[in-house]
Amino acid sequence: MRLLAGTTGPGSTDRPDAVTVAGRTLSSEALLGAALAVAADVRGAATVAVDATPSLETVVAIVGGLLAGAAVVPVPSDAGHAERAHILSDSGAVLLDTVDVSRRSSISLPEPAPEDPALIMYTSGTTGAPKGVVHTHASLEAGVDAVADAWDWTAGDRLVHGLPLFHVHGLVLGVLGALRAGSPLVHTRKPEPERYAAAGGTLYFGVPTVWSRVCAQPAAARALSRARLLVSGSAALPVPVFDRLHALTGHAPVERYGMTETLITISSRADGPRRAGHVGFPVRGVETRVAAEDGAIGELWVRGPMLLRRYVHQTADLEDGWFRTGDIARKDPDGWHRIVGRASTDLIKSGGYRIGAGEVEDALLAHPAVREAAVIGTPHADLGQAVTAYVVVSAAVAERELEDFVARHLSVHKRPRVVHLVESLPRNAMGKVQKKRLGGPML
Ligand code: MCA
Ligand code: AMP
Repeated sequence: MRLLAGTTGPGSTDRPDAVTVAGRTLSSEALLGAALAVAADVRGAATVAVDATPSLETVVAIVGGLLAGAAVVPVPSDAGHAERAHILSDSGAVLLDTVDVSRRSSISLPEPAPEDPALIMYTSGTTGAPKGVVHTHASLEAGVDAVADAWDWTAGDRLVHGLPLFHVHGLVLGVLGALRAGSPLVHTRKPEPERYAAAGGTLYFGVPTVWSRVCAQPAAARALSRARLLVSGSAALPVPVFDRLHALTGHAPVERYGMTETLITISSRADGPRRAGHVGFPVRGVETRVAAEDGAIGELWVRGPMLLRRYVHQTADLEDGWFRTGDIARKDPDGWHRIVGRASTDLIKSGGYRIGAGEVEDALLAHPAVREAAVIGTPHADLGQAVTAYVVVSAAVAERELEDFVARHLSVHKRPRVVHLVESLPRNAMGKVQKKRLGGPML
């Protein structure tokens, strides 16, 4: 299939080490055979859900679903019951429950059409339950080709990362990108510094939290000096982390900016300069516009072939092809882009995960002891932002119980890291919670 051409396409050379996850390896031939066995099972299904644990099984299942021409829905491996039920019922997907990577098949299947749905990823808005973002074979191909161009990513690379296999970063770039480029992938199961150091890659992906943890282990960081390129994204890389990583590894990281809806649209280049605090230039095929009120800083709009085609139950609301990102940006006179913040404080970025304040509030309100809840992101040295909840309760309950309740209900990574039990929430005359008054001195 074209999307995976570098690894499974005709003319691609067999690589004995095409994919390694947590120490288990499949050659490209074995990956194709195992994925075709999955495809034979799910053939005819429009939408297939995969439990996206960090495993070889996940890679085989996703490739199998794609080969079968299905839209694949990766279910977060740490999803709790409500989030999981929502994703499965909203997408209407059939859940693929067992995958045996030792099976092989050689059935031949038709190539999916470019605009057939390929991947549906669920992502948070400011309120309500996550929405399914629909990408097609064509949008994914455009997305991974644009970053391959920016990063000079070829079959000669060896990609290393340990990011979750249910988001754009770890899955679209981190798996499909490698399979399309034909570069072997080493997934370390967790993005831990020692595992990155031991994996001996040429190309490394991480979210800022990962790079900050790498910097905290200088020996592991120094081992990365042998790499070709370190790439950071999913959240803002703090300037001190950029500088420290540069000093320890000799590499100024490439920063890039994207969204589940748009894939990667802005990046610095492997063959160009890097600038701390800046995310670079539009990648191939992308135009950007800063809808600036004061002429310099404003909402970032993007347009390009890698944008989502629609949401599961909704159109994508593009205006003449432009997607309004909700991020506030600045375009310097020399073309460098800088992400300054988000228009809404109700979207939180924690460890690179996008978390809606509204969904966490709804989850807290489902707890019998909770009467009112307001959730904000507060600055956090390791995670960028921490999910912080202010809760009014009607019966005694421990903070930890509320954190665990959200973890079980939504997902572990959406749980509040801090819970403040308060007497009341600050509200305006209309009764609306004034979140700007939270996070300051305690009520
Ligand atoms: C802790 N644990 C719990 C609980 N508390 N389990 C159940 N209930 C609880 N209350 C367990 C977890 O399951 C986990 O176990 C372990 O404790 C650690 O969890 P946690 O503290 O949450 O992990 P962390 O160390 O803080 O994670 C940091 C991280 C992670 C590894 C950097 O945040 C991460 O992987 N971030 C990447 C996010 C990402 O890929 N975003 C891309 C979005 P165990 O470890 O055993 O499982 S795509 C995107 O943004 C775009 C397009 C872009 O630009 O890329
Ligand atoms: P998600 O849909 O999970 O991919 O989250 C997308 C959001 O992550 C964007 O709207 C930005 O707010 C943020 N983001 C991604 N990459 C960067 C970056 N390099 N710098 C700052 N923010 C980023």
